[in-house]
Amino acid sequence: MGLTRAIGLDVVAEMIVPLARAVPATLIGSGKVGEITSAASALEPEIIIVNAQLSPVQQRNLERAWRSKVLDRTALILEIFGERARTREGRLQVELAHLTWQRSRLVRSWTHLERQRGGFGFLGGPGETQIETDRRLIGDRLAKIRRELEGVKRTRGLQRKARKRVPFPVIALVGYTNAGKSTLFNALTKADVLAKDVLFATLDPTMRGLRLPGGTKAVLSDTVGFIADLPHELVAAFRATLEEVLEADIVAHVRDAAHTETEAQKGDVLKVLAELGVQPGRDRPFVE
Ligand SMILES: Nc1nc2c(ncn2[C@@H]2O[C@H](COP(=O)(O)OP(=O)(O)OP(=O)(O)O)[C@@H](O)[C@H]2O)c(=O)[nH]1
Ligand SMILES: [Mg+2]
Repeated sequence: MGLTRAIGLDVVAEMIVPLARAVPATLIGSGKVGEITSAASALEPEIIIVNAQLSPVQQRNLERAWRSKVLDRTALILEIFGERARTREGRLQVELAHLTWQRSRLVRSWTHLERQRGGFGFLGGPGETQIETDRRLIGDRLAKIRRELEGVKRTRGLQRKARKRVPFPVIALVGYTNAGKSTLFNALTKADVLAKDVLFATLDPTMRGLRLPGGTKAVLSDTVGFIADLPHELVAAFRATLEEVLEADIVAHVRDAAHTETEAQKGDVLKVLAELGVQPGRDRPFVE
């Protein structure tokens, strides 16, 4: 729900589907698929969102059954990221995530076709099948994006080095999306970054100086929030942004203690941090 609101969609109906066992062809059982087909023909939604990971085959089958565009959780998060990214770096990272994800789906959904059509490729080089062409095009674009991101990273590294010369400690705010990171950031630095009751309001990192009560100067960084079930390739794509976190002297975990899922959110945040190679409390001070 939060994710759909985050992209400005009106939810006309929602349904919870118990999933005892995943059905390979459609994920959910045929009874539920049918129920949603009738609901969809009455409501004619522009889009149906399944809050889970769908394989390319499942997505295609559901789209056929429901006669509607179907998005899964990852696709929806990618849409939100695409809408939010403002800086060049942000946009590059979103494209990197999107293409990596697309490529992984190409491989899985098309291997059988590839075999059937093998040898008839005339769109690419000699003997190249459509899938190989697609994969090659995506691969070329990915390589280009990675190079551009390298450039951005180098600039950022230089900035970081410049900061190190004036050795202010860097404090990175991390936390689940919508926990209140930007609100705290604004309150502490008198900045005016967007703080809003939507998921992923912040996508691009921001840094500001602040003076600690003892008079010491420090740098505070605000960054993209974390979320449960974020596929690996998405986390990897945001590595450059999250580098500020990797380099921070202190990591501050902002939690929405009133949220019903607050403990689960904490677990998700720690998991993403671990994936990034940050060991809160062990490799640097960690405040919650
Ligand atoms: N009640 C209450 N609401 C808060 C508090 N801190 C932030 N909020 C509200 O929570 C919502 C999300 O705040 P943000 O600061 O945008 O959260 P964020 O962690 O930066 O979220 P993303 O950038 O979207 O990941 C906003 O509507 C804030 O007004 C707080 O201490 N108490
Ligand atoms: Mg924010």
